[in-house]
Amino acid sequence: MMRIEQICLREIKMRLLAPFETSFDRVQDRRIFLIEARVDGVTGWGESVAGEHPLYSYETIETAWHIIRDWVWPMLKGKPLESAAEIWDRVSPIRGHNMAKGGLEAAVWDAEAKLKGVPLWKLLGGKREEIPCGVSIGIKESIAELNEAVEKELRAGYQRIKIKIKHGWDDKPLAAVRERFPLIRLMGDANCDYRAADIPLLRSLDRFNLMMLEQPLAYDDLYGHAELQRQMQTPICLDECIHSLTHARAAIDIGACKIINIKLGRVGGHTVARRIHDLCQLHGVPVWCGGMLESGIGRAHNIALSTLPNFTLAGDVAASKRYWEEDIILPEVTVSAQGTIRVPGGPGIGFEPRLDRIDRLTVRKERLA
Ligand code: OSB
Ligand code: MG
Repeated sequence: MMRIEQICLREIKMRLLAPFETSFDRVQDRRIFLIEARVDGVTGWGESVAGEHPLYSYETIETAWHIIRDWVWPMLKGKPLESAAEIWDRVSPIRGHNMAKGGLEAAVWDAEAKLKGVPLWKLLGGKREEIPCGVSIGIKESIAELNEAVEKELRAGYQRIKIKIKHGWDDKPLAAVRERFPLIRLMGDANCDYRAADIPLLRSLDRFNLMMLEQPLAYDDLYGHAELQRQMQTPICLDECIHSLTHARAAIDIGACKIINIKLGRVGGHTVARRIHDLCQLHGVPVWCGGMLESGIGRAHNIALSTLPNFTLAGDVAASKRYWEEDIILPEVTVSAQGTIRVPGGPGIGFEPRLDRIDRLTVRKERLA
């Protein structure tokens, strides 16, 4: 049995190399929420991806901090665990707040893998030693700027390009990129910007031969996506709509998507992520790992998750240097010229948190025991 002796919540400030714009927000200064868990004398690290603003989902770093301190921690404190895999069911009385739950759970998974002396990806049941990578390119000021960004990422080796779209920045940028790069794996992500009235426009995107169209309709509109998928050739991939195994089951059953983007924070951690992965695999629905502009800690967890067998499509898990001047782990995450990340061989997440640097960036810290 394992015992979680204490946890430490920490907010660090990190500035992205460039602002990242989606249909719902524009961020450059990230408030990164790190969670350390000491389990039987060993420290594990997790990251809660709750954002600065309640715009991607209702969670923010403030709500996640409150939920972990006042609800998740009291449910786990002093109670022995066989494995981190049990945490999800223990905290299930708390409805929602998956980013809070997932951040703490990740830290305990890292600690458990370190206690057992195995890489986290192996403990999770991963099979892949190298994962395929894509990039997510934010909304730009001009088509010229977008094309330049696409070219740069292709030159770096990334295997597929995703561009963010929204009303007024959709068919034109997609047409421009497709014309310049006729054969690349290309997709769009609307982050919920469209409604039923936009179906004719969305259907017209079929002409660009996209790998998939990510989350075109509202975050709670599973039914609308099923209607749209019946009228479109392009596979729909759901992101914001899928918060649980139940949602994944419904989405697959009613034909709301053909692909699912799995994010650890959105679904509440590795345990649920794995259950959704297994369900999708059973139904022949490929999955890939999404990103939330994570620091190296969250990125390391995304890499471990991406080694599961049904993560057959390139994820939004990219190199540290695409985001940060300097990351908070060693070594930094690097991507090969073939657009892959080699999975680390060390115990736990396999990357060392840089404590000196993390301390320097810390703006708030709370220890709970
Ligand atoms: O929809 O996948 C998304 C970033 C923040 C919020 C939502 C999304 C994203 C990204 C960036 O697409 C992915 C990354 O590079 O981390
Ligand atoms: Mg998305």
